[in-house]
Amino acid sequence: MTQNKDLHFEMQGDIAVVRLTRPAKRNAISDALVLAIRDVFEKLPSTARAAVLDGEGEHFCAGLDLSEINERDAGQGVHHSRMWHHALERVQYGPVPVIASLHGAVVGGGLELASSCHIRVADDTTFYALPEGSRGIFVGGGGSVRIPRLIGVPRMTDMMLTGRVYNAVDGERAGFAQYLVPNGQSFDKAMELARKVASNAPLTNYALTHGLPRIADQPADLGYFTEALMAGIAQSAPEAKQRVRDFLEKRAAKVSKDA
Ligand code: 1HE
Repeated sequence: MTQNKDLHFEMQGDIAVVRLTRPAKRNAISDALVLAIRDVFEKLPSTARAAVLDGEGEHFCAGLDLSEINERDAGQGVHHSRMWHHALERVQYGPVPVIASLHGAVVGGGLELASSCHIRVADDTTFYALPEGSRGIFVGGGGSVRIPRLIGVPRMTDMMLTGRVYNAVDGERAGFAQYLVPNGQSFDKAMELARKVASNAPLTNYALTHGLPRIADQPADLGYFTEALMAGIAQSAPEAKQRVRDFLEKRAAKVSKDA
C-alpha cells in the first residue's frame, strides 16, 4: 500500500475509517495522496463491511493541490485526470459501501471525491463549489460524469460558469448530500449509518454499489434484464433465505416509520 502521511487508515470494528490528514492545506489532494486513496480502497481488509471517508480539520477537502498543476503539459494533464478516475473508481467500485462525512469546503476535486462515495452526510458548515471554472481549468476527477447524476447538468453548468457556491441547506436540497446534521456531527452520523450498512447481507451491498449505478445507466430494456439477473442471484443466497425466514417467523424487525 502507498504510505502517505496525509492519509490515515484504521479499522473500527468492521468499519474502515479513512481520513485525509492534511488540514494545513485544507486536505488538498496531491498526486501522492490520490494514489494513496486508490491504494487504501483497493486493499481494504477482508473484514471491512463498510467505510467512512472523513477529512481532518475544518474542511473536508479543497480539491486538487493547485501547487502541482503548473508543471504539466497537455498529455500529462490527460494522464493525471485518468489517474484520478482510476483512484475514484476504486472508491465507488471497491468492496464496500463508502459514506462520506462532509464539513466545511467540499470543493473542486473534493466534491469529485465526495461524489464517488455512496452516501454523503453533511454538517451545517458544509459548502459545495467547483472553482475550476474560475481557475481556467475543467473538472478532471470524474466530476462531469458523477456530479450531474447528483444535481443535474443545469446546476453543475451554473456552478462552473458563475462560481456559485451552495451552502449546506441548499446543497442538501439540490442533491449533494442525503443527510444534513448539526455542526460537528457528520462523522458520528456517518459511523451510525456505516454500522447499519455493515449489517446488510454483503451481496445486497454489492448489488447496490456495483449493480445499481450500472443498471441506472443502461437503456430501460437492458436495465430490467440486468435487474432480474441481480435479483435472482441476491435472493438465492443462503443469507437472504435466512433473513426472510427470520421475518416470517417474527425474529426480524418490521419496517418502522421511526427508523
Ligand atoms: C491549497 C489549496 C489547494 C488551500 N491547493 N493549496 N480548489 C480550489 O480552487 C479551492 C482553493 N482553496 C480555497 O478556496 C480555500 O483554501 C478554502 C475555501 C478551501 C479554505 O479557506 P481558508 O481561508 O480556510 O484557507 P486558506 O488560507 O485559503 O488556505 C490555507 C492553506 O492551504 C494555504 O496555504 P499556506 O501555505 O498559505 O498556508 C493555501 O494556499 C492552501 N490551500 N486550498 C493547494 N486546492 C482532478 S481535477 C480537480 C480540479 C480542482 O480541484 S480545481 C479546484 C481547486
